[in-house]
Amino acid sequence: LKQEALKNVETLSTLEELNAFRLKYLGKKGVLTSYLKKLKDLPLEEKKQVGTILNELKDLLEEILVKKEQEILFKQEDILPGLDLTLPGRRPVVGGLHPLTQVIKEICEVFGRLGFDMVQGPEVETEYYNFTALNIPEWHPARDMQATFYLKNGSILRTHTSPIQIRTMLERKPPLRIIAPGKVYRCDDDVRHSPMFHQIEGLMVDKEVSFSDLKGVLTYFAKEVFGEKTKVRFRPSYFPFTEPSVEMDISCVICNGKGCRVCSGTGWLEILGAGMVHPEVFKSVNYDVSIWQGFAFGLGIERIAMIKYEIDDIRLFFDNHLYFLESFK
Ligand code: FA5
Repeated sequence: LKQEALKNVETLSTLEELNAFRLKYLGKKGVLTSYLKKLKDLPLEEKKQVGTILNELKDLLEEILVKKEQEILFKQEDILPGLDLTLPGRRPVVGGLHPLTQVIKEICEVFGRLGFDMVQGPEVETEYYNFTALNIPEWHPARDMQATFYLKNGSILRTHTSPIQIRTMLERKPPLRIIAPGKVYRCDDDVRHSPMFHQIEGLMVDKEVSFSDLKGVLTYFAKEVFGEKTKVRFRPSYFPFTEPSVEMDISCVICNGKGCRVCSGTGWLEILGAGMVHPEVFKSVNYDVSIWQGFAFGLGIERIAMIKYEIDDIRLFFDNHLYFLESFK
């Protein structure tokens, strides 16, 4: 069989002949395949010996066929003048991650190293989770701070990622540490505001969580993402769901070939809101306020990506121009 096959393979001169040969010996119903199938009927010792011989022949034929195929193709060059089979292939265009996805990934990795789990929540929310459970009752003027999109069925598009705090605390028992990235929606539209944008929510609840922990964790995050030399400052602020509340600014200096300059009039840029979880919020999820304490924060991703990549129009993130997206590969 071996001699016959090796003799026949030499005579092959076209791709059709080559395929017919492959089918005859190696195809499903091929000679070699049928011998291999019969192996199981042989006694063990013979099965080993014959099996080895047959498999070696199979490998040998496959190897010869690949070489033969190349030979035939090269010869066809004469038939197809100008066909240069040595030319390298065309590379497929490979995409890259969107700059916002890159920033979200980087931030979640930093918090992941601090033991924060990533969780998600729905974009279509109820007013209860988005406002009421976060200590923003219906009459509260804070509801106007976040211009809301209402849906016909009475639901809303979430205006921030903070409802994920409520959903997670109802699902899990404390202590917990979570980070929750996602899309949020507000009736805003200009170069710094978009009707859809991204936030990352963070929440840590434990028995002894203090304001120093909040400062420590957020300072670590800023240095990891913006560089070791970055300074941070905390300013008093107001959110109904945290008390006390702060906003965190980072120092920012942009350097290029011509020198360095501060990125805003003051050299500070606000990047997030944060604070200690308000007791009313713990009450709405039935956490015992005499045992549990926590801090929460929410940051705007576009704002951070704009600083990091020096982009001054937020709409560039959503226009999907290839020249813009390709510069982040
Ligand atoms: C909040 O949304 C709070 N939920 C943050 C928070 C969470 C505070 C937990 C305390 C504890 P604020 O409305 O300030 O806060 O929005 C947070 C960030 O979202 C802002 O700093 C800003 O960077 C970004 N942001 C707000 N509106 C827009 C918009 N229309 N387009 C792009 N980014 C926006």
